[in-house]
Amino acid sequence: MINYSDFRSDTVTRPTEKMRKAMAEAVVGDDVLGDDPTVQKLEELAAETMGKEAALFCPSGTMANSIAVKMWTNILEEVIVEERSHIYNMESTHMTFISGVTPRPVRSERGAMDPKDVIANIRKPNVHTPRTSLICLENTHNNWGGSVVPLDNFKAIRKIADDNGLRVHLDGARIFNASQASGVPVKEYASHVDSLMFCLSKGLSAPAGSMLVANRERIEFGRRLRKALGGGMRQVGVLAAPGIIALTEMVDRLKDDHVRAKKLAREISVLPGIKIDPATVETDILIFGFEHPTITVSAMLEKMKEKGILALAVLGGIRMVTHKDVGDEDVDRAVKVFREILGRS
Ligand code: TLP
Repeated sequence: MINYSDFRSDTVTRPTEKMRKAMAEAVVGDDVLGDDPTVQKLEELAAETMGKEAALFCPSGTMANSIAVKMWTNILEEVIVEERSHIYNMESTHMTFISGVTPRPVRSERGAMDPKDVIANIRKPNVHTPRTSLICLENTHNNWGGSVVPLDNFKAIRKIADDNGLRVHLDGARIFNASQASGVPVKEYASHVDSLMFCLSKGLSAPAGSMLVANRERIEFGRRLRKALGGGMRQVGVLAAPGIIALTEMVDRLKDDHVRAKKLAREISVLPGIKIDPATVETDILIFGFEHPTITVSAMLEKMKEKGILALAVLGGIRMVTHKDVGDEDVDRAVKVFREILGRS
């Protein structure tokens, strides 16, 4: 059996030995009845980390984003989203399906929407048009290759929201990657939004779970929404325990993933067919165009897989993500495989 180097996503990270031990030893209760002490500890830690009043442990980032949209909107309203955002493109239409609102996509520069474009897309309700009630941001931005959205952009969008009575939600699935790359504390990003979600199960390596963070009143409403969506879990301290380790011990090492992603980008950018400017790789994700005279994207992925390298097709190109379970040797192996398939330039 081939021992794969798995660059498909940072979601493939396996829990550490310490996480597995913490799972086995976790003190648990019934979280739906509100008495799982390990979940409570994680929720308090998440709220404190982000400088917000309260947090809600959710099974997935998608559910946390769904709850956030539902808790800030009413039916017949509209939500401004960045056109490549995960919440708009990759979460199975929950905005319409669950919240009864329509997304209004806005173009951006690597995930940062121009404040002028945001203002131009705010709609006041009349018999024809919906009211805009929410703006969604994403940082880092997955489909812009893990780009870091600048803090100034957060400030500008906060001001627009305040001027127009709107709320701001941040899909911060990888907010710790943004913080590690930019040096901006997570609390600083969080201070400009009304709610944010972040994932424990991506680069931070917990087996499951995402946190939704906001004011206490909205989080209590969110708790009811989570139950309605079937996300109330019972002795879930077993999943909160590795989440606590993710938050307290796995953040600093994300920097290593960024170094590896940049190295991989530099090495393969010179090969025929690969379209990437290594300078655009800011965190753990690289998305490159692939235009080869004889090899299609799917054929390339197949050839890579045969040689032990896993990656994903996205946006007509290829995505590779570095994480805890791919080290320097996996990056070297990937570079070697690319050279074997494509030859040197
Ligand atoms: N992203 C996954 C896939 O869905 C593509 C990945 O492999 O990157 N927000 C962002 C920015 C995300 O990247 C993801 C997951 C989510 C939300 C949803 O999180 P989950 O998978 O926990 O529902």
